[in-house]
Amino acid sequence: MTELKRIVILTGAGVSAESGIDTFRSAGGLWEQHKVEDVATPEGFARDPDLVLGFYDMRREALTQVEANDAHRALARLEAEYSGERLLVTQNVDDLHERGGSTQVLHMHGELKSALCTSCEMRSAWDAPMVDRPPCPICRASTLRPDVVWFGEMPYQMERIYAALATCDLFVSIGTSGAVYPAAGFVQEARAAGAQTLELNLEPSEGSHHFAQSRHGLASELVPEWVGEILGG
Ligand code: BJW
Repeated sequence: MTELKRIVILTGAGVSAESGIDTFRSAGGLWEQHKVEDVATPEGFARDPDLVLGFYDMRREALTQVEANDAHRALARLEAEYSGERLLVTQNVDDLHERGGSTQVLHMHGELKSALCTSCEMRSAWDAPMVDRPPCPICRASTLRPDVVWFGEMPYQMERIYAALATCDLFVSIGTSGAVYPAAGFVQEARAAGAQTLELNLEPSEGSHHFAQSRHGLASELVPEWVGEILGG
């Protein structure tokens, strides 16, 4: 590989699968257990807030039962030891990158451990259930929702992500099916900027053909191996 100065990494549910967190689209995944339009759209939330708040309360609680895996830890090692610029963008709402040791993580689809107030629009760190309608810690209104990005909503920090994609030398996509935009389009943005592109996934993703290189297998094996290559020169 030529010398790399700027890397953008995108992760998805596959990076947390081996920690015991359900992916969305695999057999038995979250979208087989729940209708996406009921639990991951603003319209679903308006129709049945108890169902949606309960769904995210359950997933927040499940975080207490899991731990980061070797893929999360390898990406933290990259953050600590890589001398170039690196942006870690995750679609995941879990906190396993942070628990694996990463300190700079861009959660483009929000976070389970954050609440968004629909009255004052402020975001607050959040660890408790929401189904019993606790007040917003800032404005005291009982109008909290999970601070996650549902279909039809704008993901967080898109300008920063597109700016990094426009100047990166390497874009790496890890554990994501490439089924959800705008994240699924990042590979094409990076290619248009002349970057190398690499997919690390259990199986070819929907957008696999857009990547110059693909490696298929478990994230807990592929990611430490790739990080070793980058840090080893
Ligand atoms: C392993 C592994 C192991 C397993 N090791 N690998 C028509 C065309 C194009 C776009 C649209 C369209 N109609 C509507 C849209 C837009 C829409 C969209 O993309 N819809 C698609 C269904 C087509 N997108 C939106 O609405 C987004 N907003 C938007 O577009 O705003 C406008 C905009 C315009 C221009 C610029 C910017 C914005 C918002 C999308 C929000 C997605 N929200 C969710 C829920 C978040 C909260 C929650 O967690 O509940 O985000 S949906 C869900 O999917 C979640 C995930 O982050 C996201 C992606 O899933 P991911 O991570 O890829 O998981 P899986 O399960 O799909 O795949 C896992 C992969 O891992 C698999 O490939 C496995 O093989 C692999 N794997 N084990 C390695 N051990």
